Amino acid sequence: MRLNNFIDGAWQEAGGTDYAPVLNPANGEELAQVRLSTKEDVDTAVAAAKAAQRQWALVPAPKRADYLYEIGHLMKERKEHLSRVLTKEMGKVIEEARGEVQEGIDMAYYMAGEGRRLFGETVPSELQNKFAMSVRAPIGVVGLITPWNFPVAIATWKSFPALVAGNTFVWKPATETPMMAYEMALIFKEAGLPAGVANIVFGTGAEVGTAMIEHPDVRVISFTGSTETGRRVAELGGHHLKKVSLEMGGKNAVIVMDDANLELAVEGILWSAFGTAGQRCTACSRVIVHKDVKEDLEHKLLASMEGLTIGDGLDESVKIGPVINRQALEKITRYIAIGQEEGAKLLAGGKVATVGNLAKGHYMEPTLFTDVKWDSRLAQEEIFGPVISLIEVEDLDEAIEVNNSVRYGLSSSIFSQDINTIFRAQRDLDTGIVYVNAGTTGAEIHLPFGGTKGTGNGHRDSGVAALDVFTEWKSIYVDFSGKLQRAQIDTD
Ligand code: UN1
Repeated sequence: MRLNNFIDGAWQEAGGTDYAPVLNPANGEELAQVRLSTKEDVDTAVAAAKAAQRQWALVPAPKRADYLYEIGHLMKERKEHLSRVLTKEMGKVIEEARGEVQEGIDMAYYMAGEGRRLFGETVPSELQNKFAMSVRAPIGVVGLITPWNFPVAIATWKSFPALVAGNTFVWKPATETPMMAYEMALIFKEAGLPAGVANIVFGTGAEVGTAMIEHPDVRVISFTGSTETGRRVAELGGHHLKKVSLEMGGKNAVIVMDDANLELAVEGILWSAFGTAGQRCTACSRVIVHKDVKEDLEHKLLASMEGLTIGDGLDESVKIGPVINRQALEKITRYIAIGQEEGAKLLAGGKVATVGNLAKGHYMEPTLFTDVKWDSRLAQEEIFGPVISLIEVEDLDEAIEVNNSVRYGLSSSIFSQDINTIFRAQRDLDTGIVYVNAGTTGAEIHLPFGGTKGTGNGHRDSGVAALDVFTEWKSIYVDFSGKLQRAQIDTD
């Protein structure tokens, strides 16, 4: 199967000569090939998006929303099919794939509802016979750059608010996961979106991403991916005075206090650390534990980890699927070596899993380190794999300090039964998302998603906040006095 770009409502062969294979990380099987696009392909897509945008912006927002309802409906109808493609393409276990597709469906219906809101303000004017209001105006053509770890959900967080607000888009999905984008193109087409409103260009960040950012007609870039690439997107976007929304790395922690329900904490930790094989920006990578319950927690974590089966995510009984590719395995393995060199104690896992059929894929054993120093590389750098580092602390103050010591600020969590502890923590944890008595993953689409410090640049995906990325505020003053009235000067 060869995947072509989706431009101006039709399939168009990319201009590049290279193909990238799409490999199932569970077994190495080639699922498809994608032809890599060139700058010229981006130009064609942006031209189509630009030509369609004026008309699209004139479609009343509730009517634009009708397309989203239809897209959500089609996603719902195809939920099982989409979930299976997702598992094959990027490896997450099928139950989580279903959850991710559901997240996209939720986003479709939620943003469709925005078609009847898109609230602005009306405010009293300081002058008589004058009306003042603000409206959200579409920006134009927007560029979306999405990662492989949530190939559907994150694409919907960006594309659906963009559409309902009256923008058209060019979307570059990750080269590892073009099949999900292809499935979405089929859905866009079937939902009857006018040609040019949604465009998909397959290719590398270096070629396609750069061309999108540099293109004078692309006004917004919304990016989710690594901090390293995000920095380049921001630099280039800054040079071209683009509005750039960045969602990048995380080094998220679960805090376990001495009064926590430890059984619940263990469940929350394992789910958020090993779900998607630890390849979520929201994954729990550190456990900050009160000294009085440290040993108990270690034992309970170890006991529960024994029940975790590794394997192909299509098998319903499997809990931990493969990581995305060989480079990911190598990176995780490197961090395990770093942890050991730094003196952390490896309690479980730490090896590439190669038993039987696992050798054909890219599997990592779920790994638990303890006695990790809060300022070691193991505790500070994003690993993006199934690795937990336990850090012991004396009290809540130290727990919060350790939580906030990393350069990232996406999500955090605290397990405690004490209302005072909980409220202090939710105030002082310097992250965009805080969970109480739950792990670090599981954001719902109707609240803002994003983080502080090195995780982002102040923008948010999903929720109403996403509309801020894809709209400009326009303030409108209507003077119906029939005379010149000067604000700040005339008094009656
Ligand atoms: C990501 O990790 O890149 O909160 C997105 C969660 C999911 C989204 C994660 N709803 O874990």
